[in-house]
Amino acid sequence: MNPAFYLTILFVHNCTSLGAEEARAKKFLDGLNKRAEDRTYRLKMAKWGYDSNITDSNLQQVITVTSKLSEEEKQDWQELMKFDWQSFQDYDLKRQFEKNSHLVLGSLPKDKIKRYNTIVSEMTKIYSTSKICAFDDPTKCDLALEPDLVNILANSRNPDQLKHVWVEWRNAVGPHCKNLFSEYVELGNEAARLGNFTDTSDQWLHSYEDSKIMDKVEELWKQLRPLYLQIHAYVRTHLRKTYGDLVTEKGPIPAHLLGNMWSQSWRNLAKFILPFPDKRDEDLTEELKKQNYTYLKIFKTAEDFFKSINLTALPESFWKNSILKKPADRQIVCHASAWDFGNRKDFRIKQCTETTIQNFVTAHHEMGHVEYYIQYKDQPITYRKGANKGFHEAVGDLISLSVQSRKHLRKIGLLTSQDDDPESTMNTLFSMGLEKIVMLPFTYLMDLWRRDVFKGKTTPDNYNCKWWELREQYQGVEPPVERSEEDFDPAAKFHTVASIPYLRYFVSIVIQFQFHQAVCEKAGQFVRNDPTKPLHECDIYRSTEAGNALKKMLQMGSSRPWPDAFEVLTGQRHMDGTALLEYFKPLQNWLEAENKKTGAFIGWEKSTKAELICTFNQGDFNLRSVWHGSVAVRVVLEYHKPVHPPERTSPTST
Ligand code: X8Z
Ligand code: ZN
Repeated sequence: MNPAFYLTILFVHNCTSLGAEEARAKKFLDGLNKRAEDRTYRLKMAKWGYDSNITDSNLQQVITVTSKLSEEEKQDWQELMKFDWQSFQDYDLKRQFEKNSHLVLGSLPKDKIKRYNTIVSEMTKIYSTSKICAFDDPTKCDLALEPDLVNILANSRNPDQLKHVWVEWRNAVGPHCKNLFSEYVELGNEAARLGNFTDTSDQWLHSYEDSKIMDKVEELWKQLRPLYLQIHAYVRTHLRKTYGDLVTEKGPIPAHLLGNMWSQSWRNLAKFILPFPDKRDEDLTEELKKQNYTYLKIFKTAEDFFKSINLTALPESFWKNSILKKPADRQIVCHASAWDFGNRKDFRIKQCTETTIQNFVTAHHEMGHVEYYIQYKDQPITYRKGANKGFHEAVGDLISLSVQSRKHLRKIGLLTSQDDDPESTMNTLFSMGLEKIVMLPFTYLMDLWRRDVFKGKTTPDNYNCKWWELREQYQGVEPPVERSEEDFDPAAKFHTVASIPYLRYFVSIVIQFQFHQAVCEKAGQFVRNDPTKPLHECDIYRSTEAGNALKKMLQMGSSRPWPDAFEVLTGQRHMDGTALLEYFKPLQNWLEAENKKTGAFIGWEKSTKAELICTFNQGDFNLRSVWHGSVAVRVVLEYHKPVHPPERTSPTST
C-alpha cells in the first residue's frame, strides 16, 4: 500500500473518532439543555406559586417538584459524567460540560434534599410573614417589614421608635431562624463537598472563574475605603447634631439611626443631612407622589428608558403575570425579584412597589435583570446567566445612574426647582454616595461572615459575635442595644435566610461605574479630562450607540469567562474602582475639606457594645463577656495554652 494513502487513512480515522465522540457529546448536550429548560420552567412555576402565595400546600408543591427534579437532574448528570469531557477539543462543548459537571444539592440523599428545601422555605416564610407591634400602640401588631418598618426607618427621627423597630424586627426573625440556619449550613456544606467543592462558600465563588476573587475584592475595598471613611465621618458629625451623645464623636455609628433596617444604604438621611441645605431640591419621593406615579407608571417609565437605548420592550405576558404591588388578600415574599422561566418568553418581576424613590430605583434594578434574560434568551440554557453574578446586578443599576443624573431627572420632570450649580450638584452626588459608597462594606461583610460560617471557623455559639465584629470593622456601625448569642442578627437580612450570596452586589457597584464610563463615552456624554462633561452628569437616554454596546455584552450571557464580556463593553479585563472614584471625585474633595474644617475624627474607635458578646483570647484565658443586669462581667470559660499570639480584630481607625 502506498504509505501516503495509509497515513491519510490513519489521520482521517483519528479525526473522525475524536469528532464522533464530540458529536455524540454535542447531541447529548442539546438534549440536556432542552430537558434543563423544561426543569427550569417547572421549578420556577412551583417557586413562584409559593413566593406569591405563602401557604402550606404551596410549600408542599415546591418540595414535591424539587425532589422530582433532583432525580431527573441526577440522571442527566450521571450520563454527562460518562463523557471524557475534560479532553474535548471544542471550547464551547467543553465549557458547557464543565458548567454542568457539579451536582451539588442533587448529590444528597432524597430526605436531605427535602430537608434542605424545607429549611430555606421555612426561613423565608418566617422573614416574609413576621409582623411587629407599633412603638406607640402595643395593641397594633400588624406592622410588616414592607412597607411599614422600611418607612419608619426612612422617615422617623425619634431614636426610641427607631430602636424599637430595629430590635423588634430582629426579635421577630433571628431566634426563630438560628437552629434552622445552622442545619442549613451543615446540609449545604455536605452537598457542596459531594459536588466537588470544599464547602458552600467555595461553591458560591466558583462562578467568578477566578480563584483569587476574594483577594481582588479586598484590594478593591482598600482602594475605596478612604472614600467610605470620609462619608462615614461626615454623617456621624451631622447625626450628633440631631441625636447628641447617642452618637459618639469617635465611635461607630448606632445602626438604627441610618435610615435603613440594615444600615446598608443611608440614602434616606439625605432628607436631613445635605452638604448645602439651602440648595435642597424637591424631595424625589414627594415629587413622585405628587405626579401620581403609580406602580405601573414607575415600571413604564423604566421600560421607556431601556427602549430609548434600543434595548427590548417587555412582552405582554410580563405585564400580565408580574406582581408589581403588594396583594391585600395573601402573604407573599415581598423582597423584590426578577424571574426567568427558562422558556424564552415568560419573564416576570415580583415587587411590593410603593411610590418612593427607592422603589423607583429598585424597579430599574429588577428590569435590568429581565433585560439581561431577554438579551441572552437564545443562548443554550447553560449560558443563560450573567457573565458573573455581579454583571446581572449591575445592568439595572447602570441605567439608574443615568436616570438619577440631574439632567435626566429634569428631562422627566422630577427636578424642576433648582439650577445645576456646583452646590446643588454636590447635594445630588452626596445622595448617590449615601447609596453607592455606603453599600460597599455591607456587601462585602455579608459574605465574609458566611465564608467563615461555611468554613466552620464561625460556629453557632459565636454567630452573632462574629457578625458584629465585621459590622464594626467594615461599616463602623454598632448595635443600638447590647446583643447576645440568643439573638441572630444576620437572619434579619433577606439574603441570609433565602440563601442568596451577597458578594455580587459589591462586584456590581464597582463594575457598574466602569460600565457607566464606557457607555457614557460611547454616547459622547463623558470625555476624559473635560470638566464640561463629568461622569456624574452623564445621561445615556436615547443613545443607541450606548445601548447597542451594552446589548452586545448582555447577549453573550455566560458563554465566555467574564473578562471577555467585560472587554466587549469596556475594553478592559479587570475590575477597578477608578471609575467610581472619578464619578465621586468632587464629593471626595469636598468631604475631605469639610471634615478637616470641622476636625471630624476619621475612622472609629472600638465599640464596647459589640465586644461584649464576643469570646476572645486574652493571654492564657478564653474569656467571654456577658451581661449581668446592666453590668458586663467577664467569665473565664476555659483555660488553654495559646499556640499562637492572641488573635485580635484588625484596627479599624486610621
Ligand atoms: O436584593 C436586591 C434586589 C434583588 S436582586 C432587590 N438588592 C440588594 C438588597 O436589597 O439588599 C438590590 C440592592 C442590594
Ligand atoms: Zn438584583
